Amino acid sequence: MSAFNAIGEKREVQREDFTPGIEPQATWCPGCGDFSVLKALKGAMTELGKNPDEVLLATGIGCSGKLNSYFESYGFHTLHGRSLPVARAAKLANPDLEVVAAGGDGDGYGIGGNHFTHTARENHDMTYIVFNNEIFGLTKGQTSPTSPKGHKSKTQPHGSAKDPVRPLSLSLTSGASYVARTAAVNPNQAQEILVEAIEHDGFSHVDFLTQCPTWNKDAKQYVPYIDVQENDEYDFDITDRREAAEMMFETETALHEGKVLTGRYYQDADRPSYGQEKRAVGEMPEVPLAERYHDDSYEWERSYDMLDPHK
Ligand SMILES: Cc1ncc(C[n+]2csc(CCOP(=O)(O)OP(=O)(O)O)c2C)c(N)n1
Ligand code: SF4
Ligand SMILES: [Mg+2]
Repeated sequence: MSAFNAIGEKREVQREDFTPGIEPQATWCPGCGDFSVLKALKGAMTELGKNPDEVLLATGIGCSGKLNSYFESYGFHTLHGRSLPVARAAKLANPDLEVVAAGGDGDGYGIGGNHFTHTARENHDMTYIVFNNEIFGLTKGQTSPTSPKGHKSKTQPHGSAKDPVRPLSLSLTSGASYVARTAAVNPNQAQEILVEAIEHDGFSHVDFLTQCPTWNKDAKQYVPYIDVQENDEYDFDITDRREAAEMMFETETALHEGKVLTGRYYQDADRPSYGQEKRAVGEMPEVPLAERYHDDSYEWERSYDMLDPHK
């Protein structure tokens, strides 16, 4: 089965279909929020009836980047901060592919920040999940772009002197057409948001708060969380850019005061994606680029088929 003949092929899928044939032992620490992203992504893909063969997951480097190893689909474990350019290229070459990119806060808002703002600006049709644990997890707890001001770490022993990045606001001003925040402690909302994000045509950005109990004791568990759509205190229109911007600002400020707000913040369902814009001006090839290089006789192999689990 290749991505080409899988696309559009309707198939009954179960959650287990998104678990690799050999399930590698997850190396995330006990209590890590990353487990929730995996669970929500599998749940969302199952709910949408996606065939694993029509999905591409591109990840960055970090604890978050390991998502690829535990999720069954086409996958590309890229370089630090580089999941988005790879995801963009794949989507342009094979527009019917369901493309998801994922990585950490250091990966997406730091080293890959340029790719983040411009992928949002160009409204590439994909879902981007950022595991936001407010530190560099894999490399043992250094300060990241989302670490709160004053946060102490080995790299900032006297406390960070910098104001953190505001990921939701940055996403909106850059041009993302769907922006949401969810939290690992809120699995039902997380799955609902991922379903919406995947269904949305355009760049969907989900800032996913993932606690790191090993290196970020400050973040605790991101509880208690409040869903802004469920709470009467918050009343704003997610299709109104100005109202969304104000709600995002309040949410980002509240987080560092210990109040965890989550939910949908912005959606523009009418804005054409980059691919649609390019097609409209006649700059997309009639035959998708990837199809030109597709060899139907090629025998695809799963990397885990080459492994002996008992060794
Ligand atoms: C170009 C480059 N610079 C630095 C590193 C080292 N490095 C690996 S993961 C990482 C930070 C990961 O933090 P984050 O993106 O927040 O992911 P997390 O581990 O928290 O999920 C760094 C600095 C690298 N692999 N490549
Ligand atoms: S170091 Fe933190 S982010 Fe990485 S697996 Fe452990 S708990 Fe999760
Ligand atoms: Mg991180």
